[in-house]
This record gives sequence, structure tokens and C-alpha cells, in this order.
Amino acid sequence: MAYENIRLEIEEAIAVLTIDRPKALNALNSKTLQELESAFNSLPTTVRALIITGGGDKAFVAGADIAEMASISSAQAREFAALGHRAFQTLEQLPIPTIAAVNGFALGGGCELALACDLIYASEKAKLGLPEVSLGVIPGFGGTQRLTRVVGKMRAKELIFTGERLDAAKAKEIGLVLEVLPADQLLAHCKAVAAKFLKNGPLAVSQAKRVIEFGADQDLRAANELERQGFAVLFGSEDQKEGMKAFLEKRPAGFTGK
Ligand code: CO8
Repeated sequence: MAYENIRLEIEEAIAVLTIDRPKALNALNSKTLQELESAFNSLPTTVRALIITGGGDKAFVAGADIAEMASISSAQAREFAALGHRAFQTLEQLPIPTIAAVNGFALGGGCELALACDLIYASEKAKLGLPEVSLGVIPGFGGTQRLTRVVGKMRAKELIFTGERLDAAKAKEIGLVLEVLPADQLLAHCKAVAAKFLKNGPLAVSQAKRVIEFGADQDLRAANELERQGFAVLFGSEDQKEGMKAFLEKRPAGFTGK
């Protein structure tokens, strides 16, 4: 499908999705959110890892599009927020691992997009934050909830109440990003991490993601039950038989995702 504001490139089962409106620092307008939702819903089944990054050399995504939001009504804001939530929830629930390669500003909706990915890596020049209160609003694409789950309630409150931007090192210190890389090595690093996922059983990786995601919002007993179910389900797969047989035969496994 042809998109206006995003680019999707697929190489050896790893998809790189670039949000590409560099003149507006890749800000998320409705069109871009619709394209993201459509791209997430129509990823080829051959894709086994997704990396999201920003076009140009300044921004990952500098937020929701302020020009589009400036004069909308409450009802339109609800619709706009619903669109963002839908797109990010679709991303979060993809059955494959997703990585945000934060190559510059990840503010507001951009930080929220990164938070909807499984892993976040950042370049040395990245700046992350949720500055919505400085615009008289609050995060509206899941930031109040996902940031809290990642860095804890008190840190999330500090970041959201101050609206301050963190540099990459500070973001790593509080656990908002996993690693900080030189700008020219960020994408290669993310691809190398994705390549490690690809060596493993695709059904197992997918099941692990599902159990972690759905379990995180439940009490420990219910969450562990989810794990037990996921574990048992995999014993009906060819990959489980191949993985264990390959170990016993001292050879690499040839997983097929079946
Ligand atoms: N929306 C629209 N345009 C933007 C945005 C944005 N979020 N960010 C930057 N731009 C545009 C600028 O207007 C400018 O356009 P132009 O060249 O036409 O004047 C161009 O991008 C370049 O930006 P700057 O000249 O400002 O570049 P600087 O290097 O000086 O500054 C900053 C970079 C610091 C990133 C600065 O652009 C900035 O502060 N941007 C806004 C950051 C922000 O506040 N983001 C949060 C937005 S609110 C949000 O995301 C809410 C999400 C939930 C929505 C729920 C819906 C109801």
C-alpha cells in the first residue's frame, strides 16, 4: 500500500517503519495515525520483528500535531485520542516483538508511541518527555498509563507534572530506554537485537509477549495461570518438538513457526 507520511521497508523478516514528515518533526496528525493503524493491521505474516523510527535527523516523533489540535472541540479531541489509542493498542498487541529506535525528539505522542513498543533504544541525541501540561492538556495516547507502568508512579508524575525533556542518559537511568547508542549505530543495533529474536521459535516469542503483556495487568495468580496456558499450548507445536530435538541432537533448530 502507498502511504504519504510513513515508509515501510522489509528486509529478511525485519520491518523498519519510518514516520516521515521531517518538516513537522514527524508530528502525528490524523492521516499519519490512520496510516500507522493500517500498516500495523496489514503487516505481512513473514515479518517477525518491527522497528519504528523517525525520518530526518532531528526527531523520532515530536508529538501529536499541535497545528491540527489547536482549534478542535472536546468531541473532536475524544475522536483524535481514540484514533491514537486504537493505533497504539494495535501496535502493542502485534504478535511480534517491536522496537522503538528513538533517533531524536520523542515528545508527547512520540514518547507515547515509543512506550507502546516492546523495547526502546535511543541515540545519544534523543530527548524524551511528555510536555502536554505546558500546552494546557495531558498525555492523550496512553502516556499517563504506559509511562507509569514502565518507570513507576512517582517518576511518571514528576515527568508529566514538570513536562521536562530528559536526555538519553537520564532516560536510561530511570529505565525509560534500554540502551543509548551513537546516532549512526542506533538502527544497526536495533536490527541486531531483532536478528536475535529471529533465531528463536516464533510461536514461543509471540506467546511470551502475549503472556507478559496480558499478565502485567492482572494479579499474580491470574497472570501465572496465563503463563501455564501459554506454556502448554506450545507443546502442541512443531517448533517445540524441533527445538527440543535439535538440542538433544546438538544442532541448531530449524523453526518453521508451526
Ligand atoms: N506538532 C506540529 N508541528 C510541530 C510539532 C508538533 N508536535 N513539533 C514541531 N513541529 C513543527 C514546528 O512547528 C516547526 O514547523 P515550521 O518550520 O513550519 O515552523 C517544525 O516542526 C520544526 O520545529 P521547531 O522549529 O520548533 O524546531 P526546534 O528544533 O526549534 O524545536 C522541538 C524542536 C523542541 C521539538 C519543538 O519543535 C517543540 O517543542 N515541539 C513540540 C513538542 C510538544 O509539545 N509535543 C507534544 C505535543 S502534544 C501531544 O503530543 C499530545 C498527545 C496526545 C494527543 C491526544 C489528542 C486529543
